Amino acid sequence: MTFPSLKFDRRNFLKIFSLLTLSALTPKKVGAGEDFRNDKNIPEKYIQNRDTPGFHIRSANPFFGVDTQSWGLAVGGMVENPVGLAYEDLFGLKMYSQVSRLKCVECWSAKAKWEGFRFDELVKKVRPAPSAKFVYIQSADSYYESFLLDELLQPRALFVLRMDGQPLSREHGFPLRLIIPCKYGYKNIKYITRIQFLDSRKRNYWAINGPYSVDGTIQPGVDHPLDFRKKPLPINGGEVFHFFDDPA
Ligand SMILES: Nc1nc2c(c(=O)[nH]1)N[C@H]1C(S)=C(S)[C@@H](COP(=O)(O)O)O[C@H]1N2
Ligand SMILES: [Mo]
Repeated sequence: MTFPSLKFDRRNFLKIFSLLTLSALTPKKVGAGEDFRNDKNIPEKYIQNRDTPGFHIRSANPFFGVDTQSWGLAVGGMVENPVGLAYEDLFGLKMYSQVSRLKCVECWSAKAKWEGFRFDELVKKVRPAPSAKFVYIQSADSYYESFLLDELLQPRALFVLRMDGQPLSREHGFPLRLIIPCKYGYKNIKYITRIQFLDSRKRNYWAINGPYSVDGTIQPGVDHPLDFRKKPLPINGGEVFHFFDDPA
């Protein structure tokens, strides 16, 4: 008896892989009651909210972080060509670098050098339907964000793999996070596992579990930069620049 030859090229592998990771990593829905942000008894080994000096850590749902062996990025939804990417595949994309501030809606901001790829590369790979003008992003810690496609196509929005010359740390979103400096920190989603193109807008974690807008554009007001001893400085709204920042 002969077996039909099995065509198992990389592309098929990636499709199968993406189906597997989808079922393994699709975040469980977290209700408002399961939010750990006010819990004072979370064991130290969890990634959790921490006011570390140079750059605070904010993670609404404490977890152990991502292991690259089982991690995959599934990009799909209303697209012609859904893809599944492994960690190594991301390094085949063109890398850009920028220094920008992340400003948490709670007030503090901190600056880092970020390196990553731009969203148009993924868009070219998957070919979204013309009506798919919205993007929904999910992560390994049951967090999720929602964007207009155009917001992610602006040049300062980066899908980041490296921070300050190192791979992202476990706390700051390893292996993949978004940095979108004109939006509050909560839109800068860490531990990304799944990106979907949709024809309607979904709500984000902090609109459902808190008082924050889906849009999340930084508003005029006051910033408390960690690299200026949290002293208050006025800001205009949009991406934050201070007098002591080098011109971008
Ligand atoms: N997956 C995930 N991404 C997330 C969060 C989170 O809880 N989970 N917190 C957000 C918030 S509120 C902020 S201010 C920034 C903080 O990024 P940092 O922990 O690297 O400082 O991450 C954002 N991205
Ligand atoms: Mo935040």
